[in-house]
Amino acid sequence: MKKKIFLFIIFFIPLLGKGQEKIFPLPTRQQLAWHEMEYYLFAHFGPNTFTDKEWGHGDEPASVFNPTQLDCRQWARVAKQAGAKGIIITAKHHDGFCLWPSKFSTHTVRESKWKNGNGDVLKELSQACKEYGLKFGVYISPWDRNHPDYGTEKYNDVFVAMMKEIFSAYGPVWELWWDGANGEGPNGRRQVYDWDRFKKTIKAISPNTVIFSDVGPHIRWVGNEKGIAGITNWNFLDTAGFTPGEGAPHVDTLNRGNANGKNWIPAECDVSIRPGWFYHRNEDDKVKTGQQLFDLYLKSVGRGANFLLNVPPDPRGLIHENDSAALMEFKILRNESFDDNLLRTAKAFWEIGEESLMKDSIAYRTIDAKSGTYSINRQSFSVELPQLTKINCIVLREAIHLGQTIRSFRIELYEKDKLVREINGTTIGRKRILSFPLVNITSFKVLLDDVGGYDNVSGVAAYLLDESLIEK
Ligand code: FUL
Repeated sequence: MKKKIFLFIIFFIPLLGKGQEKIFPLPTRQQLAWHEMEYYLFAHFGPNTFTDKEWGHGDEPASVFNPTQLDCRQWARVAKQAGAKGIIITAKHHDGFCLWPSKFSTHTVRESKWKNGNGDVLKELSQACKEYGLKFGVYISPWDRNHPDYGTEKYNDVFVAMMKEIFSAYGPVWELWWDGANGEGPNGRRQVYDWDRFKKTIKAISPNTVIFSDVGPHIRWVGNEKGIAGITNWNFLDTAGFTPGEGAPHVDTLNRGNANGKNWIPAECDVSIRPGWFYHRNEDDKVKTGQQLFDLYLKSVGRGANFLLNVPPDPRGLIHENDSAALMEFKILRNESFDDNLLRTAKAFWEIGEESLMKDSIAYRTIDAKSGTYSINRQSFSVELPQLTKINCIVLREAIHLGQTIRSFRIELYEKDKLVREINGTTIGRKRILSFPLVNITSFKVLLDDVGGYDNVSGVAAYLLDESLIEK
C-alpha cells in the first residue's frame, strides 16, 4: 500500500540555525505526534445509552447499564477499518457512572447487572485498542451529578484519585478529555475545580498524555460541536486568566486561535456522526453520510486541526451497522481522493533558482552553506507539471515543528502563460486542503505573501477529487 507521505513533495527543512532565537511558541514532541493522529473516534457510552438521555441526572439505577453483546474489539475493528487512529471513551459522563469498577464511587459497572457486576469497559477497550494498534483516550467529566462529595473540596481528591486509578490500571492513556460543563451536583452545589492540581497530577503520572479542555493545556476545543475549524486557524492560544468551561475565551477565539498567542494549543474538532452524542434508536436514519463526513474532514483536518468523530455504541454494546457503513463510505472517499498525488512527476523550483533535485518524486532543497538558513524571499516556489493536468485540490503542509509562521499565501494556477485561477489563503498549519472548481493547468506558484519566520512550507500535493466533494 502506498503511504501518503511519499505522495507529497517533501521539502527538507533545516532546524533553527546558530544564533537564531526561538520567537514563536513551538509544539512539544507529544503535540507533534498528536497532530499526526489527524482523525480518531469518540465513544459516548453509559447509562444514557439505555435511558435515551443526553445528560443523565445521576440518579439512574446502575442496573440500567446492561449491554447484551458488548464487544470493544468490534469498536476497535471498525475504527481500524475506517482509518481512525484511536478511540476516546466517556469513562465517566456527567451522570457520574463509571465504566470501570472505581473504588471511589458506588455508581459503577460493579453495581450494574452487566456480567453480574464483574465487567469493566475500560479494561476491554484499552486491551482492544492495544490489539488493533489504536491509541486509547479517556473522557472523564469533572461534573458529576451522582457523587455525594461533589460541590465540596473533597471531590477534587476524588477526581484526582479516579484519574490515578484509570491511568495506572488501563494506561498508557494517549489523550485525556476534560469536559467544560459544570452544573449542580446531588447536593445542589457546584464544584470549584482545582485545575492546577489536576494538571500537575497528570504531568507527574503520565507526562506523555496530551490533555484536552476548552483551553488546553495541550489541546483546545474548537469552539463548536459541528466539527469545523476556522478558515484562519492558529495553533496559538492565550490562556492567562482563562479556565475551562464558563471561564473560557469566546468561541470565536477558540475557533481561530490567537495570531500572536503565547502557547501552542492546537484545536480539536469534535462532532457526532448522529445528532446526539449518545445512541438513540430514533436517530438510526440520521447518521451523517460518507460525503458529509468528508466535508467535515476538509473543514477540520483540511484547516490544520484534528477530527474527533463520535460514533456512539448502541444498547447491544456494538457500533451500529448504519454508523459503520457511513465510516466505510468516508474511508473510501478519502482513499479515492488522496491516493493519487498528481505531482509525482512534477518539478519544483524556488524563486532564487536553486537547483531542485528530484529523487523518486521527492524534491529536496539543501541548506544554504553560508548562512545555514533560508531567507524570507526564498520561500515562494513554483511547480511545473509534465503535461496539461486537471486538478481541483491542492494540499499544503507547514513545517510546524519550527512553529506556525505563515499568515497569508496565494496560489496562482497557470495553463502555459495564462493565469487561470488564483487562490488566496491565510494560515496553513499542519495541513491545508484547498479544493476549488476544476482547472486544466501546466504549472502553479505558491507565493507566501506574509510570513513571520523561516522556511516554512514542508509539502505540497495536488489531486483530482470527485466534483461533488469540493468543499461547500
Ligand atoms: C459536552 C457535553 O455536555 C456533551 O454531553 C458531550 O459529552 C460533548 C462532547 O461535550 O460538553
